[in-house]
Amino acid sequence: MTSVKKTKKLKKYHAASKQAMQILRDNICEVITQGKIYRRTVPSKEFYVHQWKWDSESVAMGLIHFDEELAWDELRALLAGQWENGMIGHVTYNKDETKYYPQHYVWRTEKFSQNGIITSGITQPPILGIALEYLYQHASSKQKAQQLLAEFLPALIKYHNYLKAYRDPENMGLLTVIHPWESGTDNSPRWDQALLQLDLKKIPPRVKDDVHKNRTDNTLGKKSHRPHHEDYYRFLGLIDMYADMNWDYEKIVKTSPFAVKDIIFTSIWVKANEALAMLLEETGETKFAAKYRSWAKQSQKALSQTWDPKTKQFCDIDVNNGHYKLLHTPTIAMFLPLYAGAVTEQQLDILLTRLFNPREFWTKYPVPSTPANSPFFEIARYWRGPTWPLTNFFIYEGLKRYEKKHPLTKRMARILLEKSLDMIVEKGWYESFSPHEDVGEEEHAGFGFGKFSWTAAIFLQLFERYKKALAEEKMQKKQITANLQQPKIAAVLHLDE
Ligand code: 2M8
Repeated sequence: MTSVKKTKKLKKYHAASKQAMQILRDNICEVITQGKIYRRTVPSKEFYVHQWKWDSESVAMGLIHFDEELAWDELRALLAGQWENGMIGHVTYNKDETKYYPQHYVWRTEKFSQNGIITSGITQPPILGIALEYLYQHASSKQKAQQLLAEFLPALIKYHNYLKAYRDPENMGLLTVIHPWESGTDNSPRWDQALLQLDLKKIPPRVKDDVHKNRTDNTLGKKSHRPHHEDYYRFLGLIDMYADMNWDYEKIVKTSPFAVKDIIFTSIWVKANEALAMLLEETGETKFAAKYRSWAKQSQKALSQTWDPKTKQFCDIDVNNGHYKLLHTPTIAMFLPLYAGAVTEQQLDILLTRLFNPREFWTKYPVPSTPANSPFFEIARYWRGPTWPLTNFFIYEGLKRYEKKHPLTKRMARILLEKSLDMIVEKGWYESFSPHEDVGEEEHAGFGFGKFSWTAAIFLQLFERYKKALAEEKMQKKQITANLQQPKIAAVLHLDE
């Protein structure tokens, strides 16, 4: 790219970053509970009017680039609803809002609420530690950041201890999710097979009636972008079953028809433990840090063992009923172990070949959530096809983690970075995106709800990395020019002698 083109692009991204900041500011909702004000960013006012855990953790990492106080407030509001046992709900509800389905009463979790804050009874991928480390690293005052760590670390430790105790009861290093919503990739084909174990006939008619009468996502949003009714029966059926078990996680994990070792959740868990250990070391708690480093190492090793040589990919594992069954449907999940540093050289070769195959994952706007040539691929239906900025962010970071191990990773990471930014700038601030070029047809644009906080926050993070990459490239160019000039100088000096 010529330097004129580069400058033009930088300007375009810069203008877009201003829009991203505005979206984040506009999506902040102040909620007063028991006399306390909480500032929470909602994913989109069009539908998602509460606080979502992994959205919020990503949002905090976007906010830190222009308003530090807001960034810490975001996590503060999230942690205010943490349960006594350490669980952090995937949704923190605003009781005054009724637009979103399911509403808070569906969960029957009032008795576990803290500070009067009602949350769901399931969690989401554990980005919290990664977000805390990011905020700490980007804080303008190290002294203040140290104080903030003292405030936030106990909650993070409590959350990690909850996950280890209840989601890895076998102590094998792989974490169990008990609901597709916990994975964050709700209706991904990776869960199709496991979900079949929940017999639709066994779901109480009142649960199905409730879905029929009250579901709003497919009326406020486009039906063709959203999961099917049958998915919702199962999503709500599981919630009803767990509420009947009084949210006893030991029992739920043992007996639920949906209990899966999730490789995305576990990969993020590895990074989050590395982050927690680093933060503990920063505060002088070296011995304590070792425990979380060992959890990260254990999970790294366990992830590498989820590799299936037949299908040549990492796999989730269905652990329902004590059986261990690899789930083979290829999805974007297979790349997350890169983020966790759990990939051998041979596996890396295979993964890169798949990732850079234009028929599978390397589309015009990579990386689709399901390979473009898969029979399960549906271009606009949520986690069954579209490209998502968050997963691109993880894959970008994963490729960077391996940049010294393979000549291709650095270049491809750089291309993915630019394609992700272009995709958002060209298609808009949507929830997810068509992996194909926008040729003016609806199915090639952005999908889901608009003015999406997650997209804005990831844009800001990727833009930071883009600026850093440009600066590095400039330095390298200078270095090369200097090296090239070296012999000439020598020659000149020689002549002078
Ligand atoms: C989507 O999930 C929620 C349920 O949690 C829904 O569809 O109602 C997913 O994309 C999830 O990953 C995300 O956190 C949430 C809010 O953006 O929406």
